[in-house]
Amino acid sequence: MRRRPQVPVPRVMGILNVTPDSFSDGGKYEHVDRAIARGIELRDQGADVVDVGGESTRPGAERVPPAREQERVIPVIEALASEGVTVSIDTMNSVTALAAAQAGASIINDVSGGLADPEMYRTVAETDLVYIAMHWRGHSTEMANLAHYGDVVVDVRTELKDRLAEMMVWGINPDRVVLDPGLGFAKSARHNWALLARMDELSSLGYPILIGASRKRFLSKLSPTDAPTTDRDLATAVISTIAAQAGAWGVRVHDVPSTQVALSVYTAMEKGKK
Ligand code: PMM
Repeated sequence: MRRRPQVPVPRVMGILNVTPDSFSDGGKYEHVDRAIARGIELRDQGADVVDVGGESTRPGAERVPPAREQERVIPVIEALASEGVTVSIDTMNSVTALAAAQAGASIINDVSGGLADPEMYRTVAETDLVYIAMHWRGHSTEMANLAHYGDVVVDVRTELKDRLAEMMVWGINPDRVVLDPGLGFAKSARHNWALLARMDELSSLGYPILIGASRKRFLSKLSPTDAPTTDRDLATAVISTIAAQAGAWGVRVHDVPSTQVALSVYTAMEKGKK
């Protein structure tokens, strides 16, 4: 019998915000027990990775002291890692990244791409964990004023390339680096769509790409006015398929089941090709 080649699909990263104020799920998983149960549920729904965050990055959000951030995330990471869940830590703070690594996290997801904390690259190099470096221009309180680009895709690519050069100076293993265009971070809806449409230009840097579109504000225009953010899960799932087609390494989503269906459609279709 002829063996069919496996269809590569993006990893699904399930979002677990242990925060009182994240824009879509803030307050829902603030308590440790509920957060752990949600992490297990995400894994059981098919998430390959559970991305645990203790500081909201929604537009306008205030910073959280690293000690408070760690109080929120470390018990959750310890419990999930001991259950065999692959955990990433969503943090801009090197001390939190290190504590998370010691608690069992295997990925550092840094929305600032190393710009928020000058010690982050040292920690990444020392822990040798997978490092997701997102395109970022400034903190949530100021990012709306920083959404100015010539050609957004060219500019994001150049700025990510600059980050990569700096990472190499610090001795970060290039095989451990994943890049993310940072949809919604100092980006308008038009910028986000351009980055999605021209993902190949970002992939041409030679690094795996993660896409985080889930429930973001630019999708709100596709739903009726005042619809809940969960209404954006269908659009998010469609974007997961688009990301798969573009060869993305991963997609970061709140609702894992809808993205799993979307990726199954993609896989079935790909298998239809000779
Ligand atoms: N978006 C948010 C938080 N963390 N991490 C990566 N790598 N990429 C993203 O796009 C991203 C992220 C903000 O969304 P949330 O408040 O729903 O978590």
